[in-house]
Amino acid sequence: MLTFIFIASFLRAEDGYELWLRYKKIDDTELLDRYQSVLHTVSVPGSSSTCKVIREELKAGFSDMLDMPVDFGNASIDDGLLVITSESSALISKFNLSGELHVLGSDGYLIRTINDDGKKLILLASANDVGALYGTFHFLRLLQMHSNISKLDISEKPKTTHRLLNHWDNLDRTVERGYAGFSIWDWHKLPDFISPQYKDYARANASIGINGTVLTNVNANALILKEQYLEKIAALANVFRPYGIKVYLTARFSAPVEIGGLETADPLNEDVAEWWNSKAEEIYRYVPDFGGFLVKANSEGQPGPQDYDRSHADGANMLARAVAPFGGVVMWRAFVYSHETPVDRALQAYDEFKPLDGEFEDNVFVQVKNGAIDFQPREPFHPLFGGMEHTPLMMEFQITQEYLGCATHLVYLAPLFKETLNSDTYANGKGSTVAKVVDGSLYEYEMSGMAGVSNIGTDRNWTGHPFGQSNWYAYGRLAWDHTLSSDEIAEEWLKMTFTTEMEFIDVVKPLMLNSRETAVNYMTPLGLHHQMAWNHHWGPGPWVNIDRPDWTSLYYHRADSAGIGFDRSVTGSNAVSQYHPKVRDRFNNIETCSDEFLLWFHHVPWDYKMKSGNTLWEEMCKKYYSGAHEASEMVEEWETLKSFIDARRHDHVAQLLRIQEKEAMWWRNAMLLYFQQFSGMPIPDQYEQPDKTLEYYQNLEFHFVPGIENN
Ligand code: BDP
Repeated sequence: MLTFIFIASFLRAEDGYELWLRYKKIDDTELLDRYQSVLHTVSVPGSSSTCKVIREELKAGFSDMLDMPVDFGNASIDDGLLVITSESSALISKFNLSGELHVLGSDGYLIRTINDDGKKLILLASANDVGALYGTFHFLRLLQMHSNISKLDISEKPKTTHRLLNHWDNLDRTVERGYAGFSIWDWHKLPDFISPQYKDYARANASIGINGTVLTNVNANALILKEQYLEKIAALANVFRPYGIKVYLTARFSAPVEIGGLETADPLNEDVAEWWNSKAEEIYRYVPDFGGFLVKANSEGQPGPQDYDRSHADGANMLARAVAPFGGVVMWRAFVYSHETPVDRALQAYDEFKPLDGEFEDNVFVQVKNGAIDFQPREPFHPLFGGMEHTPLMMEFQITQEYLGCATHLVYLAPLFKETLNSDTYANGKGSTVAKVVDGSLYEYEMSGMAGVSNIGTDRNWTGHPFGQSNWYAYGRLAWDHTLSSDEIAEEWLKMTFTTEMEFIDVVKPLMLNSRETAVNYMTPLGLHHQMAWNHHWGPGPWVNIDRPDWTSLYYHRADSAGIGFDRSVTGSNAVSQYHPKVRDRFNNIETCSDEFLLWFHHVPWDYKMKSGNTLWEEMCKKYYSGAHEASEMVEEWETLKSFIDARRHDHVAQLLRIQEKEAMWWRNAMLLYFQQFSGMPIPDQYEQPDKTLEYYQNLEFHFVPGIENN
């Protein structure tokens, strides 16, 4: 033990800035020899800015990890790595690759060991230079993970065409639902000051295949569309371009009035359409490869086409026509609901959008959150997936942990993302998973995509919680390939971010994989949802009861002396009927509805006998206590790992885990004491009883919780 501690004290303190691109020196000399022997030369012919970036990245990786200086001036190709892009047509023909590369498309690549007249080459080839950059990061990842590279035969093609981060960043640099400091976009100093962080941002994203970024908040500010800002956006786009990343903006629907001097923003008004057309032209003058617009309209007070009695399709199509000549897209969000609609909020997006299926222009995505309410710790998949045969649907996940403990809780989100993606919509028969809707294969959409609401900010380690990085990473990897498992992704990330030592991985990986279920258990088990404190959504608030019913916790839990849960069955709000009959019937029947979604779909008596044999109340107590217990176990497990990583990052995580443990207990106690008023049943004796009263929890007041304005 003593020797371990001794070794650990020599591990260089790290602050997490390098993310998973640490290119740590390989200490294992045997492995190092093996790598060095197959990598005598590295050649990357090509003059594009992306080829330059590939050379830069390989140079950094090889010198840091392998202690090998790379000389790109050396034209001879010996045993080693040869990167081939469309710039090297002679090599493509020499190795007979053109057919294969065509199939892999512009972002795909292959990495293959071949014997070329006695020379052992690793070919890394793509039809396009950005594909070769993705392949480069893949190759470097193999080295970072200490993988065997003696016989490679890899071919990769992303499953979706649009893989975006959505920043909810405001122009004053606050970040809506951001818990990692301020926005990394330093608008005030742009375009003249280019922070080196912009390039590191692009590298990190390209390394996981992200190819677009929406720079601004969905609650949009029209000013971003003014010329003064377009220059700044162009400066960012120039940094991102070699990395294959396009910039996108949020479009405030009322911009023609707010900054255009028009009297209306009616999408069917010719002057309005003309205003957007010329605005698009102007943007493309600054940013020739501008990606397009993301729009939140007629939702939570945002302006939109319905202000003029027009439909969402009218609004989306007007913008789509403006960007179409330049190859841009519009991502129109389905996150719409109105408190004036007295029915279940969960019904509204589907009711609004389903009738518009087939009415959108070809370059419109409808961007749909993973569930019908709002990024909850657990939600059934959104019924629009599988419900819009004629419209490409873009998945919107939330990487930032708005409803999952902000940046102090370790919650690895890949299992949440996967759970939605693997859900079967049955829309086109068994096996019609949400993933197949999203990747376009179910209905053969040409465009397909995912968006992840970013958790990035100015904190030195980017994401606040060191493990927040794993969610950025996992999102990108799944947008590239949704068939990857949460387990594989966690292992990749851990090896690159911390250490390849399996003794470390074998403890932390299961901890990560269980962490989401743990959070569900201590926050909102059994299908409960939207029980977070008012507005900032940090901590429990089952008692929240304000003027707007659909923003109260009472609206969602509906607890009374008879039971708890939202009846969305056919005899309740009938939200179940928005799903395919196969799914509907399963959710509708209290016997076949899984425990996970029980209170999402049913109002259930407190003494209802659960599958486990417990009553509902006992089961609820069990879930809350096990969630809090698991949070404590995470603290203990992490404590055993001191010797494997640098003290600085170990301590950072250790402190946050203790916060999580404390808050898990807070959640458990507050929720159970509150619901106990309705169940009238005791918390079983075997559990340690809450040491505070319900009033204590209800009277806690918080100010300046991060992530929102007007605290
Ligand atoms: C909710 C957030 C709010 C966002 C909104 C949205 O609380 O800050 O503006 O989603 O997605 O989850 O538009």
